[in-house]
This record gives sequence, C-alpha cells and structure tokens, in this order.
Amino acid sequence: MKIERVRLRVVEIPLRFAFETSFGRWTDRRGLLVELHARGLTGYGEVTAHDAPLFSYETIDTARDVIRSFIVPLLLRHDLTDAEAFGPLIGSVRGHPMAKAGVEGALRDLLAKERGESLAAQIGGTRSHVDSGVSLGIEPDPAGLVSRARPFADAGYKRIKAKIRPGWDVEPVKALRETFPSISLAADANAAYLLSDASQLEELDAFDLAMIEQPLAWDDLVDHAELAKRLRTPLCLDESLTGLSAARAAASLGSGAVFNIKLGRVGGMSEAVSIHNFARDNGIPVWCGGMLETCVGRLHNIALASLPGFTMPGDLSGTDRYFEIDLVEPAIRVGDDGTLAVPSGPGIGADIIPELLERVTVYREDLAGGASA
Ligand code: OSB
Ligand code: MG
Repeated sequence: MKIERVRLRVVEIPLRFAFETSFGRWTDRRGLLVELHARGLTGYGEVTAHDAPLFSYETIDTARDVIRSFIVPLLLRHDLTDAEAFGPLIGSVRGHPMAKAGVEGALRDLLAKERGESLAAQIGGTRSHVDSGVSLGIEPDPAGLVSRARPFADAGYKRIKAKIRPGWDVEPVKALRETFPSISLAADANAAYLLSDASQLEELDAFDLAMIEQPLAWDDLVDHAELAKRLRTPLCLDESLTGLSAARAAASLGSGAVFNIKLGRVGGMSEAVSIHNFARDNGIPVWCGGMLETCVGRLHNIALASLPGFTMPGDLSGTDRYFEIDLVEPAIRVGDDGTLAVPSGPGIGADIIPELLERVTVYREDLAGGASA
C-alpha cells in the first residue's frame, strides 16, 4: 500500500491525578502519535516513550529523529502489503524499539483497515474480552493509596498493581492487602532495588502478591535470577525484557517466572507475538503492560492481549483511569464484569475524534506528501 503521507504528532493530555513511580512523576502525558495516510485511510500508532530517558533510553525526541531520518525513508521506499515485512525492512536500524513499534503499529492499523479486519484478528487474537488491571502510583501515605485503589476495586478491576520503591513498600502493600483481602495484588519497583535489598523484599512475601515486577536494574537478568531463589513471591520482568532474545535468556537463567510484554519496549507487535509464542511454549504466563498510553496505544495493547497466552490481567484500564479526554469513539471502558471488549471493527476498532485530536496536539510534523504544518 503506497503511503501518501506520514504525520507525527506530539500530544499533551492532562492526567486526572498525578502518577508517581520510582523514576518520575507525571501530571500530564506528553506522547507521540504516528499517522500513516493512504487511499483515504489513516493508520494510527503510538510511540510509548516519555519526555525523558528514565524508563529506557528513548525519548519522544530521539524517536522523532529515528522515525524521520531512518524508519520513514525505508518505509517509503517499499510498498508493504504485509505487516510482517516491516521488521526485516527496518532490521538494519539498531535499537530504538519504541520508535519502531509506533510506526509498526500505524502500519498494522492501516493494513487492517484496508482489509476490513480488526488488529486482533490480524495477529490471531482469540479473546473477545480481556481482563482489566490498574497501576497505582506512589501516594503521600498508605491511606491515600487505599483511597485511590477503592474505586477500581469497586468497579471490578481484576488486579491492582502498586508502585513501590525503598521506603514505600511494606506499609502501602500491607494497607492494600488488609483492605482488599482477596484481590489480585502486584508490586512494581521499576528497577529501584539492589540484590543487597533482598531481605527488605522478602518482607513482601507476607502479602500473597501475584508478583513483584522489575525489582532490580533495568538491564539485569542475572541478579533477578538470584533474587528469585530468595523470594516466595514470583518475579516478573518489565524493563529487562527487551525482546525475544532477552526472553530466552531470562527463561534459561530463571530471572522471571512471569513476563510483562510491552509493545514499545520490545519493538512492536511482531516481536511481542514472538515473545508470547515462546512464553506459551515454555509455560511462562504473560500479561500486557502499559506505558500511560493515550487511547491509541491502549487499543493496540488490547489487541495484543487478545492472544491466548495472555492469561494474567495486564495494565489494561479504561482511558477514564488516566484522562478526562477520550480521543476515540467508542471510549475505552471497563465493563461491569471487569473486562474490556476487544474491538471487532477494522484496525484499532474505534474512530479518532478529529477535533479532540487537534485540541491536544502541541506539535505536528509531516514527513512525506504535504508540507510541514
Ligand atoms: O513500569 O509498568 C510500568 C507507566 C509508565 C512507565 C512504566 C510503567 C507504567 C505503569 C502504568 O505502570 C501502566 C499503565 O499504562 O496503565
Ligand atoms: Mg513496570
């Protein structure tokens, strides 16, 4: 399909309440959307990088540069009809997985729309609904965290994940567990601990957590394997799970009993599906992680989570968890049964509302076809 125009948009959407992790605090989400235009259709993808290189080395600006200077020129030289051809096409570009994933997502949406199939159908998804989960940031005190959690527990969210860091771990997790004795609970450290903190993390074994996510360094697999032997609570890898190669190494070392698969971190849908297949073949449960995406990224995540191996609730919430503004119609919402519907319409399966998209756009750049706006 001949791409007539590539448009990058930096968007800025205020969060309903601040979100704090061990590595940063957000009061709004600045994000990068990729649009591919062809034959009257638009494919939408999202680059999940943030402003600063704190989760990984990528930023919105590094992604814009790599997309503009390297990925789009390769893409425009070919007439792709199959999304699986995208990975080999850009294989010479090292790293920058979030930049690649954003473009692959837009291409997949475009190709799926042309064929009139949903993104979930395009990848062989089998679920019509996926379980919800919410990720809650660091709050001033444990009672504040419990108040944040309550509406989600009441709304039937299937899993609550709390951000932890040294000094904010046992107390908040204990408060959640005492308030919600039977809910599935997880803790996410975003790489804030060292192996020498193992005895502190062992205290979390008392709260029947589904997992502790990425306690150790963002690029570590070896210490995670060591820590896993010391804890009863399963470990889950996020930051360190950079692709299929890392997944194979992690499985062989025993670095994580559970995998969080994120489209941006692993470099796009094709790689995410490969990790899913590998994990399924090796009996490793996986779930779909989030990066505070706008509705565009969330729809791609929901499609991914429709694959059969996604047996644990992920970071899949309604867009009303984070934002007052919904850029798509129908809006993404958690139903009474605590699940989200996997859209069956073409591509991402929801319509972007153009006026709202314009309203949140703070920068726009056209890379092919029309002039810069
Ligand atoms: O580590 O899972 C993470 C948000 C930004 C960066 C990293 C993470 C997160 C979350 C939010 O936990 C998940 C979501 O989008 O719902
Ligand atoms: Mg995480």
